[in-house]
Amino acid sequence: LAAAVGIISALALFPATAEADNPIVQHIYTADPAPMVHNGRVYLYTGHDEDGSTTFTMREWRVFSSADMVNWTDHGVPMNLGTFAWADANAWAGHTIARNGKFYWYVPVRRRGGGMAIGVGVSDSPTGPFRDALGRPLVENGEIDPHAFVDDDGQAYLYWGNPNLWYVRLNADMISFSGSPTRIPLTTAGFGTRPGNPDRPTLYEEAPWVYKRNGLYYNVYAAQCCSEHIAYSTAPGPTGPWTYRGTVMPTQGSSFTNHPGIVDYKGGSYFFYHNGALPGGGGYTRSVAVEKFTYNADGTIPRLTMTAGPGPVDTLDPYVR
Ligand code: FUB
Repeated sequence: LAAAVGIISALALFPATAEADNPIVQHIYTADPAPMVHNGRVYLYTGHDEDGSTTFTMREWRVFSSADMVNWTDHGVPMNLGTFAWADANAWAGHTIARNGKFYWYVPVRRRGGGMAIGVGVSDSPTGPFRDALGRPLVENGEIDPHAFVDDDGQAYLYWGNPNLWYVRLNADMISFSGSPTRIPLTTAGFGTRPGNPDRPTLYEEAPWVYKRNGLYYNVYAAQCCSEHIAYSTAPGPTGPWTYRGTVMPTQGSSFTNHPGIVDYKGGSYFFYHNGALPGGGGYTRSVAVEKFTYNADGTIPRLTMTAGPGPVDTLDPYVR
């Protein structure tokens, strides 16, 4: 009933599609959620897995928003591969941040004739349209999954990487940087121990999500491909040193990737992720979902379980790839 009420009230208020319960978006496959709170609303930036995909077939990004975490409005496709004339494939996991009265959307894409690079879309509105801020990559080292963070002192950072974890200090314009990209040491103390892979000894895989809470810096990331689970580390500063803190969300369901995004909104904390929970869903046909949670008193993140609608995602097909 709650879901039905949500859909009805949303349709009354908005012309576009809206849904409640998990998965958040049920009319298309979506992946790589990146939530952003702005002016009392949650904006959810995602990728789009095309129907019937048997590999990552992703050509555009989507935006949804909500004022209550139940009714979601579909704002369509404010940015796609065509936004970046220098890119030709792989509209993968991005992150959007508000600054300077603008919205910056950092995304990994494949450069024409080259490897993966990170571009920046910019818009005057959280729902776009976004244009290419630079006309070229901001960073290009073959690695993916950018995430921007602005510290209390105004210094902005961009984190990204798979198989490495990188950061660079962004300038105040958010589309240039100072110094060179720096590789964060992937120590087992910092990022846990991956069993059985001497080439890749720590759990860190991809998708860093960095934020600060009560003076402590959190880095929540996809761990130990494949299947991935979500793990996290904390640090006294934005560049470390990082200490491994454990699992946030265990492997569950039929997607071999997962991807974290965390925001606080209207007094609650919300963990966004993706899985293969829609009909026809799987590793290349994913769906974004969300769990409300409460931090433990000592600031640690509780272990979270995927839910589908009102129930747990424990009846999904096991991981097959
Ligand atoms: O969606 C394509 C890739 O899969 C993303 O960049 C990774 O984070 C993983 O979710």
